[in-house]
Amino acid sequence: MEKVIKRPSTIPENAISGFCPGCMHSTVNKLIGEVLDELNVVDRTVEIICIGCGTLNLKYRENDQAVVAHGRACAVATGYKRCNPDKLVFTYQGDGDLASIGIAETIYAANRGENISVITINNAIYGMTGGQMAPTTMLGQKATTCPNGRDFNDVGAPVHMMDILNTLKAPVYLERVSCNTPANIKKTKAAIKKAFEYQLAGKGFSMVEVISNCPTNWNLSPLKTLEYMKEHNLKEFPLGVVRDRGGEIK
Ligand SMILES: Cc1ncc(C[n+]2csc(CCOP(=O)(O)OP(=O)(O)O)c2C)c(N)n1
Ligand code: SF4
Repeated sequence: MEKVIKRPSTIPENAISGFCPGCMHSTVNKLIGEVLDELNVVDRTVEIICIGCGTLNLKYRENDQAVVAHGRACAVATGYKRCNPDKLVFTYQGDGDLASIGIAETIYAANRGENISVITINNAIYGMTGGQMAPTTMLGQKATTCPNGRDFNDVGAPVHMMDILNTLKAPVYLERVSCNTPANIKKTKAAIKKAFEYQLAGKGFSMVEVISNCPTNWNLSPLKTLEYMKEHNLKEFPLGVVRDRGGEIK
């Protein structure tokens, strides 16, 4: 019988995922592995991971990885890519990492049009450290540091990194996706593939923002998080292509 679905080669057979059950970090990691296999670039891929739940994939990926200080992924990726232009270099970052401590690194890498790909998992919270408010936490959303819900008068509105990057001249490709339905999982994979293909073709900076969940810190079952996302996250952060100036891939 022909095998139609198989484990990506980047995930070893005895792999143990550190992600909580139902967390979309897992799904995105599988998709990244599938894309690397399809593009046949596993041997020349370098993944820059920052501190956050993204690091929980360390034991189950076989492509090269570097774990860097919280927020510094785009700076390290810039250096790595400039010195190794033949490598596929991508960052894997939480929204806290990308839009809070790493906001300067992200904006300036995008503004310079670095030929790297950023994959960011926006679960609207600091997952790894126990559910504190992130820059992306939505108005009214509860977190351990805002138990009554995020209040505009206190801390302002959620930061939309896509829209900020969309004001810059250099970025080539910006898209928001999610893994909340099978159809959207397919779109997420296509977006990751496009970002990588653009980089391999030397086209410049791309970012794919995956609107995601955190069953553990949202205190919801994985299924309930899907309902919550539909009501809240996907309204605050609508899905779709924000910019695509990559043109044809040869
Ligand atoms: C310089 C520094 N500041 C703060 C921390 C603490 N810290 C570790 S992970 C994290 C937040 C992670 O949240 P996010 O980036 O949204 O990723 P998630 O875990 O939700 O996927 C923080 C603040 C740290 N490790 N290093
Ligand atoms: S804490 Fe949240 S973001 Fe981190 S692995 Fe668990 S469910 Fe995923």
